[in-house]
Amino acid sequence: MSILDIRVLGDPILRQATTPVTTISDDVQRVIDDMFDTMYHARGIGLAAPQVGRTERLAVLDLDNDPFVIINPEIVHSSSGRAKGEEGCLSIPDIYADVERPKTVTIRALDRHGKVFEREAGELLARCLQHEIDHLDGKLFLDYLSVLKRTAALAKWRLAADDYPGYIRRVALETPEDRNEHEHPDEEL
Ligand code: GNR
Ligand code: NI
Repeated sequence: MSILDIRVLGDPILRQATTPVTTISDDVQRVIDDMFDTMYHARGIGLAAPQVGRTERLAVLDLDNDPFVIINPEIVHSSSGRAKGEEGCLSIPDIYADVERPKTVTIRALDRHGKVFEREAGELLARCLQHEIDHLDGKLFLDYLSVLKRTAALAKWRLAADDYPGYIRRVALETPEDRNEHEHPDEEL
């Protein structure tokens, strides 16, 4: 398996809609394995294909030791109840903001064997599923912020963007200290 480069805000691939997977080929299986590898290395709980430069409609997730892949996912039900929670994105390092989303969702997707499954989720898993499916539609959590908060987030991002030439974040080269910093950006200030 290999750790893939993560594309960051500004790479047009993050704004493109993805293409449904028609065959779960060896190539797709390998991308899935590499995406898990990359997600674990970057300490994320989800990773969508466009974040590693791919156009397939698929994402991987792992919250508390339950790895799973969603292929061609769709949200088949969203609760009317909403919840606010803090989000971050491996493609927008060090930027965090509260986002309001439906509290629970039911998604339908294919697993890595091509079998259809449905999954109802609440709490952080519901949030993460929505965040990943948004990626597959070219959407980012920044899009939900007020103009004021988005402007502030983008101003902060502009200062950090120089660290990612070509909109590429080479997580393979990041030290454990770097990754810890991304996870707890303010603790050492
Ligand atoms: O690692 C991640 N954490 C997270 C926290 C709150 C809401 C969504 C997420 S997903 C994110 C990884 C990522 O960027 N996935 O696309
Ligand atoms: Ni993300």
